[in-house]
Amino acid sequence: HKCYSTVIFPEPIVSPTITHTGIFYNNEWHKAKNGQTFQTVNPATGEVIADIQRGDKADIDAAVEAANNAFKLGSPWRTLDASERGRLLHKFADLLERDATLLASLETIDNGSPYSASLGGFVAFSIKTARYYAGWADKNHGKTIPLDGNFFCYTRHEPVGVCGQIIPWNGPLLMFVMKMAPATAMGNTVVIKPAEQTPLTALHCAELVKEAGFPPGVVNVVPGFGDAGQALCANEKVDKIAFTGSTEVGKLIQQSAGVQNLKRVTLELGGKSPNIILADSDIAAAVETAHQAVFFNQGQVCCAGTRTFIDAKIYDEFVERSIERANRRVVGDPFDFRTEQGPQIDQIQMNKILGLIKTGVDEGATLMAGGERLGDRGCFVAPTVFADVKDHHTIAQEEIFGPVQQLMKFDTLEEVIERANRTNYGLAAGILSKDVDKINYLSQGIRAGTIWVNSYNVLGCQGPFGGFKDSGIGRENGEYGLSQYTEVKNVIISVPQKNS
Ligand code: TXE
Repeated sequence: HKCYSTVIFPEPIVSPTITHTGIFYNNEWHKAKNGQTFQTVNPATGEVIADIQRGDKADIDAAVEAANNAFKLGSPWRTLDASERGRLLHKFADLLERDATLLASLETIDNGSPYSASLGGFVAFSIKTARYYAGWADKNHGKTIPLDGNFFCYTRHEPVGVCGQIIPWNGPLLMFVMKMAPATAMGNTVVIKPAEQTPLTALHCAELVKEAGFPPGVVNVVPGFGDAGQALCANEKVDKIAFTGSTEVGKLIQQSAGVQNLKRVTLELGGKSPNIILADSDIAAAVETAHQAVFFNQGQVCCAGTRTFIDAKIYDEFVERSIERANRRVVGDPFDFRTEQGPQIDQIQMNKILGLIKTGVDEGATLMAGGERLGDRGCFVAPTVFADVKDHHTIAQEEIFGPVQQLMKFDTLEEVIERANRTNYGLAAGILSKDVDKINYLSQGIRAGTIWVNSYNVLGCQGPFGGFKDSGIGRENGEYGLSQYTEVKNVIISVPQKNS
């Protein structure tokens, strides 16, 4: 056991045995119908971890069939008490807790996030999310409504049906639970397509779903690439798609989800979030908050605070301190408890990041720290800081999804609101200040789904998360997240005579 801040962590399983590599539907493991497999790779070493069955349209269609059968009227799932759905989710949470070390280890070898963050952050958050939605299973109910006339009117909150859920690689376990838990709590059935880079924790969760006692066909998992995701969006027996990933693919999904039938679509997409530091803030704390806002999870966070706007009065000191902090960031073996930053997910993302860093230099921003790959094994990128970044620079506009901080200067609040909003993204924003009037002014003016004040990247299963503008559609988490997995049915019954 190792002590990480105040928490005692169990030692990781550095070379976990991979037991599940197949396609999961009807609570059974299957081989890909086309016989294909793909490799999942450890981004810290470049080594192949396992060969995974590669699902495509035929496997997606089989899983959708299973999900439809499980959703039929009179099925074990449809006739289950709502409270029992909650009990199954609690049981699933218990199993996540039992296997926490294994899940955190699988996450770390598959996506490179430091084990301390995998266990203390992602696994812990996943368990809380499963429990939170377990509690909602029998509480999201309808109303009786005093309709005019001799009628009895009530609403039912019914499941949407079969939900296709397509998830990315930057928080694979958490994304799995954030999608599957509210959907099943509300009585839906799901087909989950994990990202091709990170199938391992989703496949382990599939086995836990079965062990928890969910009926066959309620939760199905098909590992594969974008073509499998596309097949899910095109299948007319799917009622809803929930997607987390790039804005580019999000736009494609919204289109394909409307061709065969009109699927409900929720999207949680990219961002270029502003983090605004006012001159009255405690500068040491602000530098640390702004640093973590960008660098957490190797910078692979949709809501990362990548445009750091600093009041001109404190700009020079802020730049100096930010460089010093970035240079101190510990990059290396994600299983080492001292490591703050592991590898990027793969070579494609690493090369994208290095390319954008070069563009930053070419367009005239000042490179103050980092800027290059570290070593020649694995996908490590040095913590990078740019100063003198201008709004028109590509690095101030495009999502980098890597450990690259943009420091930008501002003079007035009016100016910074206007500049913060001058993007098609609108996922999150940060404000660091002690002045409540300025905080209110900024938090009302900035168009984003989450505003963090004197904090950043604080996410909880109880609070809603999602984007304005091109950062997405709908909200996940919290009570707001329930509406994305329920249809409201209004039942109106004629009665002989109404009394108040
Ligand atoms: O994302 P994709 P990629 C951003 C980030 C990153 C960029 C590209 O800027 O650099 O996206 O990453 C599936 N129909 N984010 O290429 O392609 C795919 O298999 C249906 C932000 O990895 O969007 C995977 O399961 N599905 C983001 C999932 O979509 C398709 C997290 C996400 O992959 C598909 C990840 C298609 N046509 C990347 N094509 C966030 N919001 O947190 C691919 N997929």
